[in-house]
Amino acid sequence: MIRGRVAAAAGVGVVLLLAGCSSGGGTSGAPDPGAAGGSSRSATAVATGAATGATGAVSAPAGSAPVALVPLPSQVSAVSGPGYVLTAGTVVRGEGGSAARAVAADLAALLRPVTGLARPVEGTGSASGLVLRLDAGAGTGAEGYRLDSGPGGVMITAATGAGLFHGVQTLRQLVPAKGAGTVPAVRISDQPRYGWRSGSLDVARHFFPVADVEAYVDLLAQYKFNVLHLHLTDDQGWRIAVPGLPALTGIGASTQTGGGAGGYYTAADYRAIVAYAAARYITVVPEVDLPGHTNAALTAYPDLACAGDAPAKPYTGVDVGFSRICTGKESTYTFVDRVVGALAALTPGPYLGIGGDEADTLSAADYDTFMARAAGIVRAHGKQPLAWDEASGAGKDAPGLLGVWHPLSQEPPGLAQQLVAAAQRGAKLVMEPADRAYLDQKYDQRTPIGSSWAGYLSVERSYDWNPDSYLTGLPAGSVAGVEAPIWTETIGTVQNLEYMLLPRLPALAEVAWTPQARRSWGDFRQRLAAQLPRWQQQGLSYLEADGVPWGG
Ligand code: TNX
Repeated sequence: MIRGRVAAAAGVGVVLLLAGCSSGGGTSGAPDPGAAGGSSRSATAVATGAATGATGAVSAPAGSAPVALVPLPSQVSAVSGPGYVLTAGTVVRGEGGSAARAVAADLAALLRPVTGLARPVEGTGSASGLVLRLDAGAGTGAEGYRLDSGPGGVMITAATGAGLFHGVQTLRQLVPAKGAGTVPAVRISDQPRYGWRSGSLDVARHFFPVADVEAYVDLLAQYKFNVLHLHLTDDQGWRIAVPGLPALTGIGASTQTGGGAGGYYTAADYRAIVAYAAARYITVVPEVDLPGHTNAALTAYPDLACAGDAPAKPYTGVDVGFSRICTGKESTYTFVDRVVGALAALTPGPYLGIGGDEADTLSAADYDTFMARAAGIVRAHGKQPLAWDEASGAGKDAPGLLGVWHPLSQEPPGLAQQLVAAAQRGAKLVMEPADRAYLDQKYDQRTPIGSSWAGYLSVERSYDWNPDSYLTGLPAGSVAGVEAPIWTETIGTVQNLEYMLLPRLPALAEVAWTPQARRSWGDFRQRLAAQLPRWQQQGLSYLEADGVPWGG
């Protein structure tokens, strides 16, 4: 329940129209880092009747459920009159192709446990219900959709399966959190601000089996993320099988932070994750962290080290920056080629991460040479390289997609200028500065897990920033999107993961999806509070973090 807003929305039949961004985004199924759309677009509020706020706090007509959507769509109008009453006879129908029918089947399955109704089921014909219409001419962009609801039913229209899928996530939030009930009468037209919206999961510090990763993907999907960035290797463990290099997992996966069994994904496991994500319109971007963060690989293949480096031993601590593979040996590049080739062959998406963070024991020149060459290997295997922001100095061959993780307060000298220069050469940036986006950082001093090297990260801090202006001097359009990473040095269970993700993952979802001019913390915190019963219904762990009016 949201309160406060409803009181402000006294008028029955209020129509509040908020015009947001226009069409953006590419047309392929994969996220397009060049599709950043919204930075210069502004939202105009045109309200007739009683407006409720500058950012789109849309009020519901009296007698129906309030609209409290996260992320906030680019345009929402509350329509006068009754909504659609879900009944045991409600059908879900997908029209216009197999993608629509698949999304319809998903919706039916998702709604059954929530509504308690044996229906909805897929159907055909003209019965009233929930209709998902795929229409190549819908004009909704690569990931956008329209949703119209009224007494006769709900219609979601989109040009792509991804758009229908995102529309379904919106519809889930229009249905009561528990029990059947009414979908309020609304008209929504929606599309994302950024084409890249990722969650990054560290399965190296603690290993998470496939089912846990799927649970994480479910959470990403319901908040309209479209990329799963999997951090597969680090000092504590190597988590992906590579043909011809059995010791990587035989030895390199045998433990994890704090000790314990570790684990790894077989090719079949990895394919299962990719397929599960793809069914939710999420592209998997695998990452092997090189040339630092490589202690586990060094335990498996000691020849990867330089002569004279101390022999690697299994590592279960939380320090960073101490390991390296030898960038001066040709055999190292043979290794990189085999690993990258194997991962590229398993990965349908267009991107592959090569890490590049905290290689503190390498000279700048050796580091840059390695990153440029590793990026070339990725390209030779048909993928586009993604790396951490340090790699922006690797010259013309540097990775073209860079994860900006250093908080401004802890920027290495010259990094910001180096990133601006890389962007001027055409590099795209995924914004994930640790002081805004690192969901392994504690909420505050009372948080029992997590770390705080980037400072405490309240929900408000994770919400209230602008990815386009975090770095100054970037050319327009260089921000590809936003990432919400969760590092797992202190996180070993799904419950603890969820506790750190909820409620901050939805905050970052809105940063990535909703036009900047439509967003305000005061409005968001109300809508966020309304998510709580949905998390409860799904059996998720969460924190009733400070600053959000939970239950009141
Ligand atoms: C920095 S972010 C790291 C990770 C740690 C994380 C902990 C990055 C590219 N490197 O290795 O897990 O901080 O917050």
